[in-house]
Amino acid sequence: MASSDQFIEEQFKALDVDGDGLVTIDEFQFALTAIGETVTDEELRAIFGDADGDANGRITLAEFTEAWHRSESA
Ligand SMILES: [Ca+2]
Ligand SMILES: [Ca+2]
Repeated sequence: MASSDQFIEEQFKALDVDGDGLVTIDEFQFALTAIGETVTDEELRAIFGDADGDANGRITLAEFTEAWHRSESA
């Protein structure tokens, strides 16, 4: 069953530490470190870049939601 948009939004807000509605690569790295994930810079950029649809270095809720649905349907 696909995740609801509300659930995805909650995950997004958990990543968006400063609450500006955008997730930067620093926030993303911080979140991964917080849950005990150790990723290399290369892996981090690959995961982040996959979600950052317009490649401007910031993930919006819309981009995050789209990436989430994409990974679920893969
Ligand atoms: Ca932010
Ligand atoms: Ca973006």
